[in-house]
Amino acid sequence: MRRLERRVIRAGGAGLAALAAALGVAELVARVTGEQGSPVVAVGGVAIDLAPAPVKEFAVRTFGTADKAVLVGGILLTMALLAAGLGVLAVHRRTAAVAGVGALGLLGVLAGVTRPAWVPLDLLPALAGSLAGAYTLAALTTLGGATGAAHSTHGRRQVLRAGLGVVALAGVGGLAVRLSPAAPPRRLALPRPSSPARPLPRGADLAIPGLSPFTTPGADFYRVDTALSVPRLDPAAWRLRVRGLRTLDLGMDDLLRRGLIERDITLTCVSNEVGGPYAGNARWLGVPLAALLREAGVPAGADQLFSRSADGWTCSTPLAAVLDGRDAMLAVGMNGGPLPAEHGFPARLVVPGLYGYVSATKWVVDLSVTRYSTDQAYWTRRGWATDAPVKTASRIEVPAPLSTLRAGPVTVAGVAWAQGRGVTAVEVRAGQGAWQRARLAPVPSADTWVQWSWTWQAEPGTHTLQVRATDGTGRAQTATRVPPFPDGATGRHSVVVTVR
Ligand SMILES: Nc1nc2c(c(=O)[nH]1)N[C@H]1C(S)=C(S)[C@@H](COP(=O)(O)O)O[C@H]1N2
Ligand SMILES: [Mo]
Repeated sequence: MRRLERRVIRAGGAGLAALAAALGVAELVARVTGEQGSPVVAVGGVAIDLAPAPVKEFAVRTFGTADKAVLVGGILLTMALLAAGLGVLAVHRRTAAVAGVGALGLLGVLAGVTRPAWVPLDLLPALAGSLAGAYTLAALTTLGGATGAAHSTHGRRQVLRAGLGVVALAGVGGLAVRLSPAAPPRRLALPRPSSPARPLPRGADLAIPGLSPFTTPGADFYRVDTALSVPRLDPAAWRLRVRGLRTLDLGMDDLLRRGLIERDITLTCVSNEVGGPYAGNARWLGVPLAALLREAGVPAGADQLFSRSADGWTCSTPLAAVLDGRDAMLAVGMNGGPLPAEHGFPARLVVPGLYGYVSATKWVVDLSVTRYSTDQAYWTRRGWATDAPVKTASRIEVPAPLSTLRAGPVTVAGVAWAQGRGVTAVEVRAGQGAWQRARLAPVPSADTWVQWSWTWQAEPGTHTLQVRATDGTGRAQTATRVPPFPDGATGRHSVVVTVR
C-alpha cells in the first residue's frame, strides 16, 4: 500500500515536472517571440474573451483588480491537476500520456491562434513547450518507472539524464524570466503642453485623512482591461494609423511635434458598483483628437471612432462626442510623466464624459472614423451599451463603513463626479433625516470629480449615512438601484456606522 502510494506520488510529480518544463520552455521562447505567444497568456485571453458579461462582472466585483491573478491561478491549478493525472497515466500508458501532453500543447497553440493580434511566430512557445513537456514526462517515466528501467541501457539513461538537465535549465530559466519584475517603461521625453492645465484651485484637495487625493497617483490609479500580460511597447517603433478619408501613419515624433494640451480629467469604469473604487482623476497630456481626425478627413455619414489597441481590444466612441469641443485627446502623458505601462504606454485615448470602455483605449495603435453598422467594439459585441455617458455618482469615503465613532462633530467626506456636466451639489443625511448640503471643494473644470465634506453632529446609536449628488443640469442622483450592466450602475451610496 505504502509502495503504491509512493509510486503514485512520484508519477504525479513527474507529470508536474513535465508541466513546469513545458511552461518554462514556452516562457523562454515567448521572451524572444513576444509575450502574447505565452500559452498561459493565450489560454487566459480566450477565457477572458469567452466569459459572458455577468461572469466578467462577478469577477470584477469579487476579485477586483486581482481578477487576473485569480484567473491565472485557476488555469495553473487546472493544468497542474491534468499534468499530475498524465504523470500517473504514464506509468502504464506512456504513449497515451505523452499524447495527452501533446494535446494540451495543441490547446495552447489553438488558443494562441484565436488571439486578435496573433502572428505565426506565436506558435513557437506552445510547440516548444509541449515538446519539452512530452520529453520530460517520457524521460522521467523511463528513468524512474519499473517498466522502462529494465529495458534501458546505462548509456541510454545517461543521454536521457543529460536531456532532462538541458530541459530543466531552460525551464527554470523561462520561469525565472516570467517571475522577474517587468522592465521599467522605455524612456519618452515629452514636450511641454502648448495649452497647459489650469492650475488647481486652492483647496481642490481637502486633505482629509482617508479621502482620495484630488489627483490619483499613477501607481494607485484603478486598472481595468482584458490584457493578461501588459503590452510593453517601444515608443520608437510604435506607429498610429488614423483612417478617415485618408490614412495617416504617424510615429511618436510626429505626434509630439503637434501642440499638446494638458487637462485634469476623471476616468470611470462602467463596471463600478455604487460606492465602488473604479474611478481616478489624473492630469493628462495629449494631442487633441478632433484635429487629428479632421486631418485624416471625416467621411460623410461616419458616426463612430473605432479604435484598436496593440493587443487587439477594440472600442467605439461616438464621433459626435469626439468632435463636440470637449477635451478628447490621444494622451501620451499622465501626472507629469509618460503613461505607466498599465495605463497605456505610449499612447491612449481619453475622452471626458464617457465610461472607459467606450472612450479610453490603452496601447492604441489604430483609429478609424467609421460607422456603428460596420464595426462593433469588444464590449458592444458582448451586450454592453453602444453609447455610455458617465452617470452622476457620489461616494462616502470617510468615515469608513462599519466604523465606531465618538459622539459629537464627525467629518463625513467623499468624492462625486458627473464628467462634462459637473457636480453642483452634494447632500448627505443620517438615517431618514433631512438632506444636508455638503461643502464642495473647488474644481478646475466639469470633467473632474469633486471632493465634498460635511460636519455631522453624531449622536449615539447605529446610523446609515447616505449621499446624493446633483449635476450641472439640475438632476439629482436617482435612488433606483440598477447594476453596472449594461450602461452603468445607479443608486445612492450609504455606509453604516456606530456612534458611542
Ligand atoms: N487596450 C485596452 N484599453 C482599455 C481597456 C482594455 O481592456 N484594453 N479597458 C477600458 C476600460 S473598460 C476602462 S474602464 C479603462 C480603464 O483605464 P485604466 O486602466 O487606465 O484606469 O481603460 C479602457 N481601455
Ligand atoms: Mo471599464
